[in-house]
Amino acid sequence: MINKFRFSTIYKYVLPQLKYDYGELSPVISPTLLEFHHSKHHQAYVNNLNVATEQIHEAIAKNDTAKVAALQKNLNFNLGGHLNHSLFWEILAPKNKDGGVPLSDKSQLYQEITKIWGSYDAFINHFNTRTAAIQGSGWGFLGVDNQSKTLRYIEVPNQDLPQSQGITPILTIDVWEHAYWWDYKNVRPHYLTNIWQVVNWTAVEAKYKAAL
Ligand code: MN3
Repeated sequence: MINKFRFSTIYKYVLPQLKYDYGELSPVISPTLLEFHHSKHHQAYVNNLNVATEQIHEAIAKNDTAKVAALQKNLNFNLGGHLNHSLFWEILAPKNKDGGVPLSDKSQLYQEITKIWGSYDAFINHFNTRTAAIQGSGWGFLGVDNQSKTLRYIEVPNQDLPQSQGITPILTIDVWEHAYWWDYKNVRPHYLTNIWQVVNWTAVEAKYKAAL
């Protein structure tokens, strides 16, 4: 059977370029950690996602439904790895370029955060406590519920996507060990305390507005 999908319509995923150098998030994230995380870990998800996408297209073209079902999990895992990391890089910035600059108290996002959690500090405390407690690998997210349009914190295991739970993510922190071990060893809460120094709230707010 001719596989008309091959090389023609399959989207090729690519590793997104960072808007900052590997050294620019230091000392919150060291250059070595950031380089490995982006150029090795994230690249591996992109490579595996492209393989999985091609395989699932082939299986669909051959009407091999058993294979389509078997490949689904692998596709979801690598798609999650790609999309979650892509968002993570986008909402970080060096300290001298928006990183750690707090939201204006007049901004809609700031007002929503304080309405739900009481204060910005209470939100950070909630986010860090919940995210630190994730068993094994996962991610903490701030997102917008697609139905109610309200802000929600959720944590996901492994590379699950908040999109599959009806939530548009606007901020995320990676708490797989590869995201902090090199710099923080086993002390995940220390990494979570420090990471906010390089969170780009301007980028988060733009995503919030887009999600509404
Ligand atoms: Mn990671």
